[in-house]
Amino acid sequence: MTEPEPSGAQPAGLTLGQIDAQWEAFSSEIADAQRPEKLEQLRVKYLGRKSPAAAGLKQLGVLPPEQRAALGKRLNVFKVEVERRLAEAAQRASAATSRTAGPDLTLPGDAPAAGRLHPITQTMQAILDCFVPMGFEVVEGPEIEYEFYNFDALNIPKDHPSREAFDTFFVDAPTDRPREGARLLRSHTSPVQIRAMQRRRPPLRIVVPGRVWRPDPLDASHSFMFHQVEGLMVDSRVTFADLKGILSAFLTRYFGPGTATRFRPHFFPFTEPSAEVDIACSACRGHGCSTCEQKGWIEILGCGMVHPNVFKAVGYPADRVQGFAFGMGVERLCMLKYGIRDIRVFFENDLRVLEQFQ
Ligand code: 2NM
Repeated sequence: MTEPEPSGAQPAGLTLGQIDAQWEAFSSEIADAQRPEKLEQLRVKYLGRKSPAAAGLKQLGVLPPEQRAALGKRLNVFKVEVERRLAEAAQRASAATSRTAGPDLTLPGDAPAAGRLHPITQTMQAILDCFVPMGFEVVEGPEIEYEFYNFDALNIPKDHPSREAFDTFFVDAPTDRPREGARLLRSHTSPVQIRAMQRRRPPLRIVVPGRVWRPDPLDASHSFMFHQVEGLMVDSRVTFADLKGILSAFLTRYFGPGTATRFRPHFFPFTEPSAEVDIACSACRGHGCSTCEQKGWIEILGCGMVHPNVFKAVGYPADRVQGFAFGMGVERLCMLKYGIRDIRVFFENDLRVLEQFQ
């Protein structure tokens, strides 16, 4: 392979004719080569360190320029073509293998995509997780209720606006059930507290998560269906100090230590006295911004001491039991914690939103 050219004046090396001979030899060898080891052998034989082509490349430097150009060009074409044919052969071989051998059963399978809890479920669980260690039991109840449990037993007057068809989804006509009242989609989870008190004697500590319904027009902060967590504690002596202590502990745990809170007087038919509880706006640290509507405070929940008429409605001796109750909107708490500005994202099932939670 490195014999000198018969014409003689130049150093030992490849001639153009010898490159052609190499190409002929390679072409016939690769025609029936298939196994990867055989292809590698051919690569070494024709392009490897000890191949004629490599030797030819090495002596290019000592050739006169005219010969150097022609031989270099030819050698390069040889190298590119050999590599192309080797790659083709390798691809043909692997295609043939996968056709005959079928799928590679040693590969790991496709893992099923793991699901996750909806952000509202996660928030609801986070709220309940604050109350359970303080002795509160989780209780649930029906979503279709009677007027008696949703309104009457809660000391909500017969002429209260929330009883209008504009503010409650009724299932029955108003006159259908004279005793327990028309059926409706519950507008809060308080009827579950009424049912729990009817069923059980004090002492009682319960938290009630669930879906509630109000025919509000949809906008960034209103949905006709949303979620609440309400709670109730009843014993022979429960004071507003207990209410403040337990709700403050909850707010600190849910929003983090150092969260300033304030209790504002309010009115609910089912509690007396009643209060709304605010936390200092974390977005502006109390200075006023769009999140807190320039108030510096954000309303988080409603609460109060259970009204004696509520105890009477469930058959408790109103002069010998005391209790406090509270209620909060789960979507609202979730929006505040994560800076979500539109309630509708919870109900659109857009995975780009939902996948951001946990
Ligand atoms: C609230 C605010 C204040 C409440 C009262 C009762 C019951 F059944 F014990 F009377 N359950 N929940 C209550 C009190 C709910 O939500 C804003």
